[in-house]
Amino acid sequence: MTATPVAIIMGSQSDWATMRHTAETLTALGVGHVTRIVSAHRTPDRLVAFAKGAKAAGFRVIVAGAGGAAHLPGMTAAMTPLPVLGVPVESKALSGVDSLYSIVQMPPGVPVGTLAIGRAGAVNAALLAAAILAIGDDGLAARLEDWRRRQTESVAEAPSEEAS
Ligand code: RP5
Repeated sequence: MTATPVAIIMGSQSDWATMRHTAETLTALGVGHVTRIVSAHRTPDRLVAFAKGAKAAGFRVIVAGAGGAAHLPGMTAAMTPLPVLGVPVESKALSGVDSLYSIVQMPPGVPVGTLAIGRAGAVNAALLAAAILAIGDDGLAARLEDWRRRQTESVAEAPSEEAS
């Protein structure tokens, strides 16, 4: 497999606070990735170059995070055969509901796998990207299984005063 199978793209520097959770989760799973700012609105030529070249560049999955009028995941999906996972970033004005609706409501024919708003979606996008890659990578499949096992083991049997 290529050294960096996942590309994490985001519409703005301000999205990094959310999208860093995708990067951190992929790092924890030993999945190589690159991070890029690609704005559908402010850098449209960069978007076209990235999306059209992503497969040839060796990427296997793209995670795209954006907020507000979040066209980045859909426009990227329109220009690549690679699976695109969309993360709605929590916006100031509408708390990310705008981002969610923008990303999730793709017309039939151009899918974007849409995750939850904010950190939960960013973490789960990494886990889903890893699960897709693990189909052809037994080592990664084992690391994912281990990650799940450790998560299960970390859940206490009963709530405690100290932990809350
Ligand atoms: C979107 O606009 C970005 O994805 C970001 O979530 C939002 C706000 O961008 P900034 O004004 O913070 O750069 O394109």
